[in-house]
Amino acid sequence: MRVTERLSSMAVHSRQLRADGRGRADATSGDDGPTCPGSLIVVSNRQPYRHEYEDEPTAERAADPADTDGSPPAGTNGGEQTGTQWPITVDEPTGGLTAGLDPVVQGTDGTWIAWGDGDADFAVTDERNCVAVPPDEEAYTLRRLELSDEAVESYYYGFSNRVLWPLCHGFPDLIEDRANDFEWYRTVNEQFADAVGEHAADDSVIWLQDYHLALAPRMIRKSVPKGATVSHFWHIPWPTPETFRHCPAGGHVLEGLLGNDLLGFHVERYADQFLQCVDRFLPSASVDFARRTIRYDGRTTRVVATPMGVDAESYDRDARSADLDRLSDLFEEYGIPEGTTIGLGLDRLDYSKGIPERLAALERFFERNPDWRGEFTFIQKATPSRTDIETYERYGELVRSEVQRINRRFETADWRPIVYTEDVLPREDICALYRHADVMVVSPLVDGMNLVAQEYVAASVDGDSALLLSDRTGAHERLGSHALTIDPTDTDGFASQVEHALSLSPYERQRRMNTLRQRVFDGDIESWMDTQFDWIRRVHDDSRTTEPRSERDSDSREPTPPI
Ligand code: GDG
Repeated sequence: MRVTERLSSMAVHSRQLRADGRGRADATSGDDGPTCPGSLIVVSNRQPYRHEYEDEPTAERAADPADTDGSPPAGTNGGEQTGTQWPITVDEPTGGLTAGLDPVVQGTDGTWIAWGDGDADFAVTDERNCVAVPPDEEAYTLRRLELSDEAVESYYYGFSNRVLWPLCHGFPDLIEDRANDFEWYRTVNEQFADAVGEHAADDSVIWLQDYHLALAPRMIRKSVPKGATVSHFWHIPWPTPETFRHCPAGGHVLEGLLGNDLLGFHVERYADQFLQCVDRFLPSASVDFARRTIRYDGRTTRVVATPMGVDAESYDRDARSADLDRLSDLFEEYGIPEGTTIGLGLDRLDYSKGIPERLAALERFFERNPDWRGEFTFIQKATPSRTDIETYERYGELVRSEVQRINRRFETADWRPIVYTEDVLPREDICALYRHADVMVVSPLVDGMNLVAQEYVAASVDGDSALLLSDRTGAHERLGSHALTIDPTDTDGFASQVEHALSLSPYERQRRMNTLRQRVFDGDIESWMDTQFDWIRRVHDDSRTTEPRSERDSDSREPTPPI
């Protein structure tokens, strides 16, 4: 489909919300948006705003350090040793969880605690390592944690991403259990817990995000007032007991998570597998599978499945306002001939995302369909990630060499079957690509949810495109019935689904996409947060009515984790 065809029919939306989702601030802080049942403290590894020194100080800016892109003037600066003032820029959230949560925290005047990984982060914080954000509105407090290089190497590149990530994605052979990594993970989790303790009040709702913080909930219990509610959302899969038994310090991980009042997963299977792991590896825990509750160490944790959505409205809006000229330039830059049908893959360069399997299916497709050579171009946008870890480095090399090999096999003078880029693209370009792609291929070997599939649907405003979706993603539970399902490891079946997608009638594409869009809009990020806060409200109320303080206080023995 031609760029001109697709974009000429655009209806430009008159409402302008901000691309980072912050335009929702009014909606979310008003009567209709998600409301937190207490004062909200979000805790995550990644921060919503990062302060960075610009590479080179300009002459004027060097003379005026207060000119920092709207951020407060730096108390100290990167040029301190040389006497030069460096300007500071602020990176804002552009997608996913941080962009979705930011307006909610703004609306609640809450606190966000995260690792300060920007080089100018601590030049703008006060003596408590706090800074008011967003820079121009100062709606909430961002509390930054300063982590040493050694801590980051062991906590982030170690136990988080060399142990928990491969374990939870079902790759126990990739686990690297290095000396000291778990101890650093514990130390950093303690740092997070201490910071929460400094900010928490009796009505606080503490909401932790993801696998970097598995030990923190139990620690936080000891550092916050009794009335505070501790809740956690686990964004990646939870493995079966057969896989979980490979987890070094697995008992500590389970115990840590049972410090939560509420623990959320994307889908029911992960919630059930968590209950099974607790049942098997913490014999003193009492698991109620029907109610999905766990009683352990004198307290109750409720486990729920609440699938996360995307800010569908903003993807829809940004796709509608996509810039045709900009897209044409991008296509020219990547050498994509005008008028070819476009396939798209967009992933972090991660071994869970099934990129080599996708390339194998595309190779099979071009083998079987020589007529499509020169007519179908597949754009694979891969974002390098965790490159300090050798497994990721090797994975990147494999993907790049496979792309080269397949391109050499089929390319012509003016066409390559796979256009591969590792450029980090601005959100406007992502939305334009989503809208323009005739077929989106999402083929992970395993994925907690997969936001890209939902973003694509939200941005498919013309409704004339198709989604190929792996049945091993959380997103498949929501979208599987109207996407074209693939088993990423079945190369022939996968290639047949690419053929199927390209041969769907316009009516069939519209029919499927209309339903997909309905589901993505119904289950968007706002509705996800509503559900989260409803559950938090419920456990918050339960813990006050059904669990008297005396009971909560009485059973504080230190059970020894069995594995
Ligand atoms: C984890 C879980 C779960 C990518 N490249 C660019 C860019 N992106 C954005 C996408 C999307 C996000 O990154 C990737 O989100 P995914 O959900 O696909 O994957 P993970 O990073 O693995 O996320 C996953 C998620 O947490 C949430 O719970 O769904 O299962 O693994 O938003 O658009 N954005 C921009 N430029 C790029 O080049 N602007």
